[in-house]
Amino acid sequence: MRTRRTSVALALGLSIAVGAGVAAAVVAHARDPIVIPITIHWSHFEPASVRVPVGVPVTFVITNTDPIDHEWIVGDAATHERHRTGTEPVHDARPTEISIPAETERRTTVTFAASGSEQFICHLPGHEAYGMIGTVVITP
Ligand SMILES: [Cu+2]
Repeated sequence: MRTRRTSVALALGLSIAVGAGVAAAVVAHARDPIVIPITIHWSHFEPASVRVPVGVPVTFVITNTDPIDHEWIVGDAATHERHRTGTEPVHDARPTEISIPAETERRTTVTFAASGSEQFICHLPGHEAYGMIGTVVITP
């Protein structure tokens, strides 16, 4: 009898522990940034359009499969106008401006403050004209 009671208590304890584990996993998951992979292939972004929620950290994992360097700069029209005539050869100080050397992967986490849409563009000479443009749709 004593053994049976112990095993019931054990089973109860286990199910409580499992329940707590599930709850902890849900909380941890909610805090994880959303991860969006973007591949650069033949000087194009794939996908060229992504949707993200406003006000939530989004981690972009950008993989450059090309044998040449690229960059990923996200922002509004004024940001891109500045970069079209910019002279910064390498970007690593802002999460919204990333250089991705040939055949490497870079990660950056961006929280978009307002809903709407922004573009991501590679501003290395000739790349935008060739089609290295994508859109981030930021949903409320
Ligand atoms: Cu490029």
